[in-house]
Amino acid sequence: MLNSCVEWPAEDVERYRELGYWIDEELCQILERQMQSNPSAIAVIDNGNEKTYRCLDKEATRLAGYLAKQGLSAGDTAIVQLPNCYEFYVVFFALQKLAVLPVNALMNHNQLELTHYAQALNPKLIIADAKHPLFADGTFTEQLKMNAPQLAHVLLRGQTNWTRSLTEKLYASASFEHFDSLPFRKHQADNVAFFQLSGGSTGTPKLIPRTHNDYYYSVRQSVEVCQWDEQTRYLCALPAAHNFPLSSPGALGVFYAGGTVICAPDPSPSSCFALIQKHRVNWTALVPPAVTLWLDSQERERYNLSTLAVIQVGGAKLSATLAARLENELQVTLQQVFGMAEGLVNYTRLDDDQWTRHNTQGRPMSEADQIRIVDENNQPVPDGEAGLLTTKGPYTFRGYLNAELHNLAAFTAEGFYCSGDVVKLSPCGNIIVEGRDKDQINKGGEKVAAEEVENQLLAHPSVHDCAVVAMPDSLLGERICAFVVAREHAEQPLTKVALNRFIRGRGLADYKYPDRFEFIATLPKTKVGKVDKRALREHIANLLASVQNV
Ligand code: AMP
Ligand code: DBH
Repeated sequence: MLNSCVEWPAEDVERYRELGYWIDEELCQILERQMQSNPSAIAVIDNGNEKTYRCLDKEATRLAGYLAKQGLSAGDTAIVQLPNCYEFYVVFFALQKLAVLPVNALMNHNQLELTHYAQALNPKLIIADAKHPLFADGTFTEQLKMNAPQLAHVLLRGQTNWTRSLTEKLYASASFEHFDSLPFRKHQADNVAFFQLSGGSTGTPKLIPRTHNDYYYSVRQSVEVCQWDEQTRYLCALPAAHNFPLSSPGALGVFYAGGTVICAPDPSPSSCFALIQKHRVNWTALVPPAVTLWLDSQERERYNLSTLAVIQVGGAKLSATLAARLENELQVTLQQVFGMAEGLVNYTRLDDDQWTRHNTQGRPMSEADQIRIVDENNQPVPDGEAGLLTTKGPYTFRGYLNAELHNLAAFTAEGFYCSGDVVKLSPCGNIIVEGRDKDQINKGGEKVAAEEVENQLLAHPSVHDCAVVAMPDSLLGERICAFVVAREHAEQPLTKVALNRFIRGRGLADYKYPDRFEFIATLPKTKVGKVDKRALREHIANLLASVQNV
């Protein structure tokens, strides 16, 4: 399995080492360094419980020891699906210590997504949350075993009577005290540490192998750009597994700097404001729709949010209007973050002028990031003009897992990753995201591959054809619109309710359901016979605008 991960070419590896980007340390060392130098500092606050670096390291070591005893070892894979909580980090570091490679699924991932990860990784282990409906009983894991014959261990966080409880494993410490000093097999920093999730634009979600060396560098460099230290008190409100709150600089950045992560269940004002006040949070990361909710919230007046110094915003384009409101009304510095789980992360710098902070999505965090803005023939566009963003560097991956064909299209011959973003450079050289040339809907930071939704709709016996596109939305930026052509002699008339019930039954994550269906006779085609999605996007945008104007 691991052999199918694309490696960096030898000459790049040598250069990245020589220049100090790759330091041959493993991700578990982020925690172990603090364990040595700062053991009594608070690493994580979850639900009022304060956990020191010593505690986090000890519990990660114990869990690793327990898993080792169960037969897990370096190179095995795992699926982890946990909410924003202390255990997420215990599990992350436990698996890193053991060199077991997880994919960290999002909590809103459902049967289809988890089944796909199981097929891709053939995991031996699942660690999930007992509150997730899929794990209410053993039915789903039995089903998963058909796709993952190696699956032998399921640990659930919380109470359950059908399987081992992760919480027990973490807290019944007496029973595995003896694992505290288990000698773990050391592995190599060039190896894959875990798989990150891509928002994707194809029928099946793609996994992104991230190595210790490349990810560790992205965390260190992010900490440098953001100037984090032991005083950093970071509210993790976006899903902990997402690349942004994990590594830009995110929780791993906090741990590297010796600060404190405060776990919030979600980014809503009612979840976050009290935590900010209580724990004197000074940094957080949001997606644009959460910014709108924060600014429009009545609750803002009831809390003292004055400790907040910087709010990072990324995942989807932030409007200049919202950017200005954020800084004025919350009295914070805005940092725009334009990143991708595949690698490249751009930040506006804390001392950038106001125009740059409000109107650009930042610039690459590393001098080693190579950026080329090109046309569809991979030729550089003239300075200042919009084109496709392609990039290569010491923390941008070189290929999706098991996706040889797709990789041919996703990379240029020179190994630049084609992000699918249409960007231009501002006069000062910062990136401005203009749009997208990938078949994806960005629902306020949640990416949905159109093809994945189309495949589910096409499985319905009464659907003859369909096309899924983005439609404008004032809160989320975009929502999902499905254009559906019914079969001529369909047994039942197609409705939104029936189609949504159908895809729910197939186990697609909720956030991927179309928000609107348009039933039409035929799909418009381009001259070369492809579905004309541009025409469909224009059609639905005009329709919505005309309704609003009435
Ligand atoms: P993913 O590959 O799923 O990690 O998603 C990364 C994509 O999210 C980027 O390629 C962009 O399309 C989008 N994105 C992330 N941050 C921003 C931002 N600040 N502004 C606009 N688009 C963004
Ligand atoms: O959207 C993203 O994937 C993203 C946004 C900001 C990201 O991966 C990141 C920062 O690291």
